[in-house]
Amino acid sequence: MSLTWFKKGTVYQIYPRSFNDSNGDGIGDLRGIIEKLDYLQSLNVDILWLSPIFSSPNDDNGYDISDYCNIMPEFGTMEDFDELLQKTHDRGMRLILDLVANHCSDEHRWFEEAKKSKDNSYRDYFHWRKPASDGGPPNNWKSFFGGSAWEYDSVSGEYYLHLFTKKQPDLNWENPKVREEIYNAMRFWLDKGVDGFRMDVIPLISKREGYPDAPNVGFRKIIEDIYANGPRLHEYLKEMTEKVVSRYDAFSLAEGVGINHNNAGLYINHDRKELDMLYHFDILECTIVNGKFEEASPFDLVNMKNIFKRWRDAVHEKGWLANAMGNHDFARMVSRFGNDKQYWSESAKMLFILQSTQNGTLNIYQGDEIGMTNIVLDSINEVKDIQSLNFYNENLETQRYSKELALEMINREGRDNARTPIQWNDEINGGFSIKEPWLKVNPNYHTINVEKQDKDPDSILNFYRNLLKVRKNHDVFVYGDVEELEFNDPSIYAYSKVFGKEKIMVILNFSSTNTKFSTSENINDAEVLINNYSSIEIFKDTISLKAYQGIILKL
Ligand code: TEU
Ligand code: CA
Repeated sequence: MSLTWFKKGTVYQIYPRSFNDSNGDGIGDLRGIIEKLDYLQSLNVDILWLSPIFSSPNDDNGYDISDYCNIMPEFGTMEDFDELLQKTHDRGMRLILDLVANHCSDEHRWFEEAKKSKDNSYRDYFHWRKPASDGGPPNNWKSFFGGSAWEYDSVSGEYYLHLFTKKQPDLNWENPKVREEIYNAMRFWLDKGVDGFRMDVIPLISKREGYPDAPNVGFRKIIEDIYANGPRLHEYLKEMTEKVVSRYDAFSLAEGVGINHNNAGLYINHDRKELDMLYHFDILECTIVNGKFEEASPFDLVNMKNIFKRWRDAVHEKGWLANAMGNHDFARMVSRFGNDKQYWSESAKMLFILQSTQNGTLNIYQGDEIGMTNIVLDSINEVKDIQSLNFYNENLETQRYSKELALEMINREGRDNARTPIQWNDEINGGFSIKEPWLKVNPNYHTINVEKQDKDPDSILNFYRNLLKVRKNHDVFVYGDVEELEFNDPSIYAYSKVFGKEKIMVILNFSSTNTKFSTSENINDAEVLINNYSSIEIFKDTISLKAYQGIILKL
């Protein structure tokens, strides 16, 4: 196994729209990120990942790109970007961009041309099909964001495919010109010095021949069997790596939608030369059964242990994972897996101990370092996320749930939870903007904010900083092999990690009651590397843990 900067480096995901607004229009921007580079450096993170910053009409907040080689005016200019990249590098950090290559915006020139006529030279950049015999969509595929995945175009009398919103037409990767366009866009940014890409929904780029109907199974299964893992996918990934990524000191971080532990190796095994790493959806979706806004299951620690274990076993020594427990598509980590009320600080810290000691490149999502929590939106008018809005509107038609319940589900699972502006201080709008932000600031910014935590040595923020510093000095955190010490206990998670002569032990109490953990290891002389409380009680072979207490021992 090779030891590389992008394995050891910690990734910090920035959702630019919600990070920091420098010019008072209520929208975060590139200069806002530049202003906070010292802060980012102070976290001890290494690689900044920017969610899409390219020209976009923002139907899906930038995940609908209308020009791959330009900056969205709301975010700034190319000069701002160049300055951001330079200043990031000056501080010894790296920067990766978010490549949305499965689809573009319907306002991209390619699509505007393509819809002009059937013989337009861009027509074949997209997936067009004749209507079914009843005039309806060509097959039963559903969009990730509700409704049919096909939109009728009255000019040509054909449908085009959009796995996301109808303003996000899927690109036809079978067309070599499309692939070359994407590779050229990648080269454009890599030549500027960008250090890699997070690859949005990359498993979806190869479509199944003949666009077969999806069977009547849960949506997750449909994604795996019908939308993702298509027949030419690995050919495309090999080509992209060979022609582009491998020519630079850069890496690819795939969004692993539709990938499971059985086929993951096909994407990330080193010898296949496809992708450098991926984050899967099993942890992110561990409380979601078939899809968002469907049946939900309560958080279950044993299930989480199983997920971590089966992924570790699956990629062991052959490939590399990225490790995300939250991002801009899911509710806040501390609200989902911790206790965001009485044990907010303790559980946020404990979850970070877990995340930073599991395998794979550590991916932190903005705001988690201060324990930002879910937000309660009081009315549908406050909801901004297109996925949540589409769900709500579809539900108005089907009346499957009451309006109240639908809003409650959005508040529990909706993407706006993770997208509320960063809470910088106790001033107006949490210091994010002088103007009313595009999405409501969580009213808890008076108690949860960066400025306050910066001054407090016991804060979540300073806990993150310290843990990342310790992690940098101990390769065992990154490269060690995990050995489970306790697998069936519903509230204790304990494992050791070994790398060469280094050994650490991680013990976490996922409950709000005091508990004890005994081990056959000799822990009497162990050094307490990390502890989210000020003390820990170790007597002979037994450790007494308080509510949500987590520790890392060095043996
Ligand atoms: O997400 C892909 C994806 O699968 C998500 O839509 C996910 O299923 C959902 O949010 C969780 O229920 C990526 C981006 O991360 C997301 O922000 C984009 O909206 C989407 O692709 C389309 O580009
Ligand atoms: Ca702005």
